[in-house]
Amino acid sequence: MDELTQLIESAKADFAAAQQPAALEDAKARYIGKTGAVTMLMKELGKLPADQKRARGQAINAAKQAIEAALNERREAIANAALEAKLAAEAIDVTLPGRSGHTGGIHPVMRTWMRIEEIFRSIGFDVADGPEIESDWFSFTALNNPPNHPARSMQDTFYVDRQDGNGMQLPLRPHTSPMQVRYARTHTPPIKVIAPGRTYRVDSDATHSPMFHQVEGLWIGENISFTDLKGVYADFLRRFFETDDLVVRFRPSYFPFTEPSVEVDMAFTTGPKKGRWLEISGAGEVHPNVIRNFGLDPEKYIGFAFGSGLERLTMLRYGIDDLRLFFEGDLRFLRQFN
Ligand code: 2NL
Repeated sequence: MDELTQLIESAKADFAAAQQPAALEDAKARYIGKTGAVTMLMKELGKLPADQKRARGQAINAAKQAIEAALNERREAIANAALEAKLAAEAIDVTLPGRSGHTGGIHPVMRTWMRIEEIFRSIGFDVADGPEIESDWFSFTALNNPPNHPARSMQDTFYVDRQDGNGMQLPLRPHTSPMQVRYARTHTPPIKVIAPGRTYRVDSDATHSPMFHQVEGLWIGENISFTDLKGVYADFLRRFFETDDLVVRFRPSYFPFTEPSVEVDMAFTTGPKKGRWLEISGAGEVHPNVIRNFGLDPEKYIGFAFGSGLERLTMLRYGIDDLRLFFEGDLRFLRQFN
């Protein structure tokens, strides 16, 4: 093998050994760079006798071209290999399970709240909203709650360290009735409204939480009676529990804001919970003093009101036995409802 053929073979071997562009360019420099072997041979041409120059020059050029061709081929091969590696590294396995987006869920008590709004709206009730820090008047006085009533005591109700215009400390509403009083004073009969919301009492054990939820309902017209209450409430329960197989009874009771007053019980007539009476609500015909505080004439207007606990309704619907589960934020519990 002559010297030039050897150079070509040697260059090809060096190029093939180079795995990276930088190594390849180093190898190129050793052959056809400024001080490369082929370049040096070119520079020596001048020392040859004139009759040999042309043939030798052509031979060296041919060798240089062969080396350049090998170099380009290897450059392309290295670039292709790099692209292949990149594509392989970025490949997406479409058969892998997806990553979950951590979306939030709806709390079971909020589900109850939403369902109740939907059911009552469908029979023509409006939904009231109002402040959680209330005035003493809307919380107690308007509701015929006497000044010595236990609900008014500092031990039963939370107060904010601030007074209203009458020098009365502001309570956190202990029931959602104040929203209905506000609503009744700004609307004309017939008044059909529910008031769902957060409520507060100084109470904390397995069956009481200092913050809980209530829904109250109010229907005032010229002849709205206990019959209407029983029909509306029984229909609500049948839709809420998604069964017609339940019955409702009234037991006499007392509330300052209703007269007469009742406790409402329900019982399923089929299924595993069949036959056991469950306390579900308080209710009554709105007291004439409260009607007057609505700004209405109690000789003309009459109607019912009821108040139910959203936690209690939720526990009965889902078979939950401990109220505290609602407030602990344990995802193992909460995920069951989403
Ligand atoms: C209970 C008792 C009740 C009411 C709430 C009410 C509201 C207005 C006027 C008159 Cl604006 N009454 N609400 C009436 C009777 C009972 O709730 O123990 N609930 C869990």
